[in-house]
Amino acid sequence: MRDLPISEDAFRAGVDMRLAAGDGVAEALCGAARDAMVPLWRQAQASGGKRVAYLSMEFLIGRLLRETLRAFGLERAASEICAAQGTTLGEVFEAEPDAALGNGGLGRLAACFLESMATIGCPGVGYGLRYEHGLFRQSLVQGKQVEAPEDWLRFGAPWELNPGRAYEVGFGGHVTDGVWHPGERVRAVAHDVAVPGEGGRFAVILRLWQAEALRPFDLGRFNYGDHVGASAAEASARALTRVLYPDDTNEAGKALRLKQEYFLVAASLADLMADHEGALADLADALAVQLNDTHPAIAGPELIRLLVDGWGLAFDEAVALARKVLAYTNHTLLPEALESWPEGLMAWLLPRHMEIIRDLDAALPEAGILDHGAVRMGNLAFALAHRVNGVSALHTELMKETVFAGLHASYPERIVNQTNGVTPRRWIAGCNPALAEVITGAIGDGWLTDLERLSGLEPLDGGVVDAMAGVKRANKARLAEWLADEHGVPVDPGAMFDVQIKRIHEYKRQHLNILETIALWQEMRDAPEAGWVPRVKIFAGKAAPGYHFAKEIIHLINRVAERVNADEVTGDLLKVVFVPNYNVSVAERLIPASDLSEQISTAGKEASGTGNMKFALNGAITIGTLDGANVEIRERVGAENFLLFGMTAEEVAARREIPGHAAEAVASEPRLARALETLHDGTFIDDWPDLFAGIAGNVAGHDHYLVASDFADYWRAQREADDWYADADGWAQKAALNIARSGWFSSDRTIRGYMRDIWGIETVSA
Ligand code: TH1
Repeated sequence: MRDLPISEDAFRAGVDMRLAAGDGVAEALCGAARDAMVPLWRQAQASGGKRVAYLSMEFLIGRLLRETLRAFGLERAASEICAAQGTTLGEVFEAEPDAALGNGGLGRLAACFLESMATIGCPGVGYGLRYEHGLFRQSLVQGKQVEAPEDWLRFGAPWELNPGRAYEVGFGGHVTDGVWHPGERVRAVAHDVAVPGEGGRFAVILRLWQAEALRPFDLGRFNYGDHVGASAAEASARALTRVLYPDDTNEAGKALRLKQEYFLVAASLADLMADHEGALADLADALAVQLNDTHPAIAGPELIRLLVDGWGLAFDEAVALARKVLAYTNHTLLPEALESWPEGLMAWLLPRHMEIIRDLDAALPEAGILDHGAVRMGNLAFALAHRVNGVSALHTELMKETVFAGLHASYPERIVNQTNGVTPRRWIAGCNPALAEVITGAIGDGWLTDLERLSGLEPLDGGVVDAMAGVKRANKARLAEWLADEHGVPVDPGAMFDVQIKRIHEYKRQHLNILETIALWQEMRDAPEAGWVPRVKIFAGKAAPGYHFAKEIIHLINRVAERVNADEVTGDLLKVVFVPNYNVSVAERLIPASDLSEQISTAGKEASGTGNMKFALNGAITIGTLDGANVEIRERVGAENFLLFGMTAEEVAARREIPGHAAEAVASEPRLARALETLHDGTFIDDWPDLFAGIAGNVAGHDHYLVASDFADYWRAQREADDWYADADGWAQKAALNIARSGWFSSDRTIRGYMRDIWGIETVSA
């Protein structure tokens, strides 16, 4: 094994030099850690064999200092430096802003993938956009979500490296004789972040494009007195990468979004083609391009355009070559999330691409690319990919049966599954170091890069189970302190911590959870001495700013929290907390302290989920439906260690066909009927008793997401959770089994699957 790329002494010297030059501790640590990555970054750019380019509109990377120090084995040195400077490493970590260049699971998956590629030695580069403002900051005003711009660059960009690369990207204009003459041009400037793998021997590059004007400042205009207009070109170009669209699993359909998508694709493909040295025919032996959902799907027509217009290939040859290079991951079947652009908009913004799309549609009529004057991006991506993958076993099967049934019949070999995973470096070692220590004590080193070794924890030793339970207790005590100090809610650390953290969406059914909470509170009030298991219900998540129903759910949760937390009858039996501004760092704090993991989406709607895996790996027990990767989690951890409830995807489809299904479910479940009453009668908001009638009306009426129909079984499973929790030893055993049996959910396993089944890439040994 080679030495680490940076010695502790060299790192200390780098930090000292920066401190002497007047840097703060945090800046000095980041700067020295970034410098340590420069050799890896250069090596990553030079790598010889086949490599993958992961194109994604989102990379939800979070903080980087802790992960980088661990990768390089520099944590101890860093904490000594902090002590000498009169601070702690923990405090320095907390000061780093989260890079939230993504909405949720899709963006976080991309970040886990890059880290896994770097750890296992898969040569690659992630391409994304350098949004000036990532996902908005959420605060609560009288229980309602208020959005403010996020400013992750407020302290500069300490992790960035400058590769000195820039490309022009065109929009609009016209096509004459097959040649595109764009009407507008902007510059795409590369900013790199090197993502080191565990052990610090290899890195992959995350290359983020920023839009700039070709001529940032018009001196002529300025001299004529037009002081604002002189910078207009710059302002308009910059607008392109100003903000991340905050719609998770929901298509916004805005022209600026299509511009962003093409900007990412055009810059990235130009960069890749500039680096391609061999013959054009060998392109697919040198490069695999993975499309993270359809957001970069214009890559198909763009690559064909480059090959035909730039390199003189015949159309059919270009299509075949593009297909060999490209692969597409589908992350959702929700109809409202499937991208589709009006032909008129596409023709106006990208006239040459629209021609290519029409030619493709004529050549592949079975693909259904054009439909009623719109370009269906999923069909386009499918038609130009040699592999199309789903993100869990169930989701992949549903893809074949529903959205892509026609295409699957024409191309039965194309759809494959790659169940998602998460990186255990961040999601165990980083966020739960005490658990990592217990694991290492039991099975030795090596598991962090070979997570299936967690199975070596079995047969479970009583001492290990106790130690894990002790870690959980300590994590809960720390969280309880934080909830009291930062959010003013004192909670009993001995209560069951029941946690639902994810984007707020009807299909994820936070309203099912809060209705069950209301029903539980009512029963506790009826009989406070009935031996209840104390609960802390914890929620966190952002709602898309335009998603009214989701925002009402947030408001309701907060109103319930206010009422319940002040109730002297129920006291410590029940507390409800909504933690504001959910992000990667909040997840890292909550997950290690959770007992119960809420994964309660309507079956068939959550493509995979990845939070579910993080919870299981940190010893929380899942209460969940047979949806997404829950199915595979349950198979692995064992049905006796998983709280299953609810209808299956098939039952959901059948249930929806029954007229009045919700009313019937409410009528047969008095607990639900009684809980729904409180949304009309001012229990939670006396000056406007009807405020939450919209939610109640939806649940008892149309109820597309089957909250009413699943309520009774959810209640049953929750009471089973109480029984399990009341037996502390039994619970600890089940929690430990969840850890021991979840090793398969490492994103290392997922990336190896992509390398083998889709990319045809082998690992390099560093
Ligand atoms: C999510 C899926 O909802 C989730 O189930 C899955 O685990 C995750 O992707 C990773 O595969 C999606 N996020 C988005 C975001 C947008 C559009 C579609 C999806 S699907 C903007």
